[in-house]
Amino acid sequence: RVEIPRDYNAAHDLLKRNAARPDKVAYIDATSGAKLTYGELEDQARRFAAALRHRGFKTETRVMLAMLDTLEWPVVFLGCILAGVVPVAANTLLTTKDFDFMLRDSRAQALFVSRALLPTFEPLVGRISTLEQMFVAGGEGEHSVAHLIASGKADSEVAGTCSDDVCFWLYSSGSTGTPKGTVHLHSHLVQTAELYGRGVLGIRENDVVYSAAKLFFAYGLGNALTFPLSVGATTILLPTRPAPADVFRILKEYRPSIFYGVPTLYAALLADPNKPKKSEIALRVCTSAGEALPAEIGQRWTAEYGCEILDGIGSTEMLHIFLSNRPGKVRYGTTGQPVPGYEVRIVGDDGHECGPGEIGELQISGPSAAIMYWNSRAKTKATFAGEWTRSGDKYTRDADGYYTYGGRSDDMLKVGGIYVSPFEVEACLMTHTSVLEAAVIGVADQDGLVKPKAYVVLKPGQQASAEDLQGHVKSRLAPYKYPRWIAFVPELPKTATGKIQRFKLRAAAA
Ligand code: 3SK
Repeated sequence: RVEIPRDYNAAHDLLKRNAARPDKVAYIDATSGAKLTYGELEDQARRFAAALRHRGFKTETRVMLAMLDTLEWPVVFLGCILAGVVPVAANTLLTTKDFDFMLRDSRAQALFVSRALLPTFEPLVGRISTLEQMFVAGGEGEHSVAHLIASGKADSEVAGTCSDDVCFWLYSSGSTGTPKGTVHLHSHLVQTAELYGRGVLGIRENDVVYSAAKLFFAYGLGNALTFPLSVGATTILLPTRPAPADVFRILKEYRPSIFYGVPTLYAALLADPNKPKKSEIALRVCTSAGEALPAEIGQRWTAEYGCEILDGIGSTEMLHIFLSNRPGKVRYGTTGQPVPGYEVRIVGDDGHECGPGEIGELQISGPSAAIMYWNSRAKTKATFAGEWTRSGDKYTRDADGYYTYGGRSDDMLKVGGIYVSPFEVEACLMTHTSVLEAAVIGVADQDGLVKPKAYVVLKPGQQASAEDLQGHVKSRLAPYKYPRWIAFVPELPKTATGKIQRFKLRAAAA
């Protein structure tokens, strides 16, 4: 663990580490080719912080960042933190209803939103009393992020924060579909950089990194901001969704040495007939998180590119990866071993600590654990139990100390690395006029990766096609949540008290 002084500002620390390399490129936007040097990053973040203060934003007030991965993202995030203002980074794939909830729940006083996302936010403008100001990233004029940056003085002072002050929030998906504001402190970012970034990846100044996971995810934030800035590496950003062709272009054109992916993307890359040759790319290490990496995908990737994928697991609550395979010691099919600096334990249903081969819930103790879920006392108490954070994931440990994923303790699904609540998808299906009841479970596709499948009972005399119902969900929820398969059934298995027995559907689907 890293010793962090009491008087401490996380953004100041990350920028100060690069003070001697002002001309080095910190970020490249892979769509426009635009670059931001470390000197420009510091200058713009300081100006942004000064502009925020000039406009009356006080320490500890919150602002929401709903921005695509462009060069403005790190400027806004770090600028807020320098000013002592708390950025709440939001998942840009969510819906108007989700943002409505998050803006009210966080009481964000300003919104920084990418121009492309404005249609999703338009219905909320003027309707949320706590939201006072809005600035458009990628926009022009008085209400643009660019104007705000340009209007600030370059010599702004850093807010007098301390290491235990609230630094930023991320929203984590809740099991009912309601996101939970997960509150992180100033000390947390560099702990993840030292323990996982440096300790596991061995990230260094001459690395070039590309993360398919976006900056608003805890995984992407570490990958593409905290770790590279902690050592002065260069990061490639892609504002759009990473299709295989985009990833291949980045791997060939910018030749990153570290690629951070998720299992679905590795599967898609391997299946693509246009994948580059090993000699065309320059990877030294790859990572995977979000959901367990099927062994076969890891083996095929290593055979193709001579580079290991370090599968690991992290969480929004722990901020980054706490259990991971290590370079040279990879065992595909497992999530590896605890990252030094974190302790993990597996706890059985009766509260006893499990021995090798016994399945139980994975719990973690470490210096980057969030302090609470905002406005959710009961959920906070259920998750943050003193030194230990409960993951809700079931795990076993073998005699060599390698951990293997064994499913969720609740009904949550991880789809493409993002949590999906089956209850939210069921509730959405039931708003369709033809649907009487629905139950959603996770089913593995041909690559062994879990996707939602819905079992639907139609109302008597009503008709609906699978495509109708899929379209219904896609238009109402974040698109990645839609059921990939729909089975029409006459009834759902239920207990005597009417509770749906999802385990019976899971057993039948296996
Ligand atoms: O999903 C994961 O495994 C993960 C990894 C790093 C940070 C955050 C998360 C949720």
